[in-house]
This record gives sequence, C-alpha cells and structure tokens, in this order.
Amino acid sequence: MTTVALLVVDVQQDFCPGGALAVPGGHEVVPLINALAPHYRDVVLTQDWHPADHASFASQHDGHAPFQTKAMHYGDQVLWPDHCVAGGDGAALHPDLDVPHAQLILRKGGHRDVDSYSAFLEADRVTRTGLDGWLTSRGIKHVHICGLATDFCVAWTALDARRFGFEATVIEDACRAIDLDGSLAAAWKAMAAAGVRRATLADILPP
Ligand code: VGL
Ligand code: ZN
Repeated sequence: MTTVALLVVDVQQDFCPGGALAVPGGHEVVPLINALAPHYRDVVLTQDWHPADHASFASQHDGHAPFQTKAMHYGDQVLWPDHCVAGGDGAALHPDLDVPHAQLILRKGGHRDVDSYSAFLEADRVTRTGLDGWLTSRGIKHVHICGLATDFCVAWTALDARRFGFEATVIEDACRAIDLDGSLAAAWKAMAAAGVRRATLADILPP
C-alpha cells in the first residue's frame, strides 16, 4: 500500500485510562494499531503537545470548568483539563505502542493561543503543520487514520485530509471516542458529508 499512509493520532498516556483526559477504552487501540502498522510503508505518529499555559486548558480561564465551551478568536473551543503538556509523562506515547518503522512524529498544539485537533491545520484554520507537504512529497494520496479521540483529533484530521485532497479512511475499531454532548454522532456525520470512508481492521488485515 505504497500510496496509503497510516496516521496514528494521539495514542498518548493522557488519553488512556489513568490519564488527565482519559478516553474510555483508549488503551484498547494499542494492540490493534501494533497489528495494523506493519502493513504500511509510511506511518505517522502524532502527539498532542501543549505548553503548560495552553489556551485550551480550563485552568487558564477564570470561572470556567473543564468541558465547558468558550468563544475564542478562532471560534468556539471546548475547555479541557490540563493534558499533554510538552515533555511531560502524560504527553508520552503509550509505552506499549510498538511502531518502530514510523518515520514522522508530528507534534501539534504547541502554539499557546490556538488549539490544533487536526494534524494538518490548527484551529485558526489557516496555520499548517506541514503534514500535507510531507505526505505529498512521498507520493501519498490516501490516508488511513486511527487513534484517539474519534470525535476530536481523529475526525478533524480526517476532515482536513479531505480538504487537502487526500482520500481518507477512518479505521473505526482502532479508534475510541470522548463523546461529549453528541460529539461522536456529529463527527461521523461531518466525516460522511466530506467523503471520509469508514473501515474496520478486518477490511485491511489479511485473514
Ligand atoms: C484531543 C481534546 C483535546 C484529541 C486533544 O486527541 O482528540 N482531544 N486535545
Ligand atoms: Zn489537546
């Protein structure tokens, strides 16, 4: 599958049980991704990677609690518990993730005032991470996406993959969701409208 890259989104300690922003069952994707990744020549791992005073943290906004929404200069932002602080244990990849041939680890969300769910574009919808160029320069036309969380970073990455002209397929059983106020259903709806395809591991792995 030389023109298909695998994007492994945010399989980090803080998104797994015991972490600061634990996604239910988040750790369960690890063995599935370990089985999937050897089937791809090009694998990208992403890490949510925020400064300690990041604007997406509720702790930075007086009178706001985690999971409330606040209007920011770039649009509405869900405020999160402090998570994935650059260099901290919570930002580390899950220790059992075993993808030694991954050639790019892309860190996103490093600008204090703007979040970046997507691995392609920050939440201002203008600032690029450079992933589109990395993929294009390797001849990649299609991305398969897995990881955490389905309804935030996976979905935004899949939508932006389409925006940049890639085919995009979410491997749904290798993802887990936060599901905040219907966010999971909304994410699947938006992805379907944008032409993101859905697959399962069984569609991809040889029997
Ligand atoms: C994510 C919320 C905040 C994710 C990252 O990886 O889906 N969600 N930061
Ligand atoms: Zn984050």
